[in-house]
Amino acid sequence: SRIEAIELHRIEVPLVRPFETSFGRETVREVLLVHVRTDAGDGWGECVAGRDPFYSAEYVDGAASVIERYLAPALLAAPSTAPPDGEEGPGRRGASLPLARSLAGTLGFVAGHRMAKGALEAAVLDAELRAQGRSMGEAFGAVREWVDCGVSVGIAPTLEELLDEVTGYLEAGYRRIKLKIKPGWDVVPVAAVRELMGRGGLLQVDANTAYTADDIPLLATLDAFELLLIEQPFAEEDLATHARLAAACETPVCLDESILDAATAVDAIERGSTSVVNIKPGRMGGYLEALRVHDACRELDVPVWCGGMLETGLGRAANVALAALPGFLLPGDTSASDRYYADDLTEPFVLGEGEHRGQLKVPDPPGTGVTVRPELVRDWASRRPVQLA
Ligand code: OSB
Ligand code: MG
Repeated sequence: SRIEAIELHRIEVPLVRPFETSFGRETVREVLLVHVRTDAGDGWGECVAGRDPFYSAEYVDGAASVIERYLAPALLAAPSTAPPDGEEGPGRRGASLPLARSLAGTLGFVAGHRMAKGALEAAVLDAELRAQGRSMGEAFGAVREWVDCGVSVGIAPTLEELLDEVTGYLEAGYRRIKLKIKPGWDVVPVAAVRELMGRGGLLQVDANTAYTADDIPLLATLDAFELLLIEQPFAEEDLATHARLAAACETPVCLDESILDAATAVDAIERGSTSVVNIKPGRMGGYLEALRVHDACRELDVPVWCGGMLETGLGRAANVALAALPGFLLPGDTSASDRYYADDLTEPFVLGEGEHRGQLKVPDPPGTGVTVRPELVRDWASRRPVQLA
């Protein structure tokens, strides 16, 4: 099978409340959507790149440009792949996804740009699975029908507002709270939220690279709050300082930005820089690499959890399917649609009730299992669509 056409859509979706991190404040998410048409049907993918190159070197204009100039032309020129061989045994997961699996080779001539490549792969996976009538959960190897959800809470203007926001999420049923921290917004808000949640409530922090080695003693004082983990305190390239912190504190250190693929995950684990891994498929170039990271971590007995990038329902659907794999042992940043958006791009994700309080259901239908609402793609467009064929 082969890709016949690729369409890029740019939309702007307002967030229900500003999201502030150590690297900036967002009120709107600018999203690049990829719509691919193959000879077997079509599929949609969401790019996780942000408006600005602050979380990562990648950003949405750059992703759109590299797809338009390099990646899409290569895919459109690639030879047709052989049909699935139907042998999906253990260790051969993905054998029946020849088109999606061919992308890494076809796109390997472009260095980096994992978020752009990941968006293309997501769209191709959706198309290929829809054509086969299989869901992402089934193809990835999901072992549960519902996944535990946490929520990532931005830096707030005041402590009082932070506590109100966290209280709302706890009342909604979220099973874990993650606080964004930065120098000057760390020990005090963490202490206040620990007090609010009581001992045993699942709490973790994410610094998005805002600290330096000089802050190791300060970060070690967070041990007092029995956090699940501390996420990415230092620079993306700086595995050594993460290993020094891990040796100096009890709280597990978790890497996000530093984990680019399965090889960097294994390297970071072996160096003692991380003992928990945040898996974000978009950052790793796609779901197929994310599966390899999951498998490699599982082999090393390192728990993983599913991160998020404020995805719409489209990206969320695939993340929820991934989070149903056996190595995902901590609640993810896979929150319900209404934590982000008043109106979602797809049918909304809603937290379950009763025994499924604080969980999201893994979609069953083929592909992502959700439907992109075409009128919203049109109404929310911030640029003209780009047609590549
Ligand atoms: O570091 O995990 C992060 C959002 C955008 C960029 C980076 C991060 C985040 C989040 C939000 O923490 C996770 C989510 O709810 O999607
Ligand atoms: Mg993070």
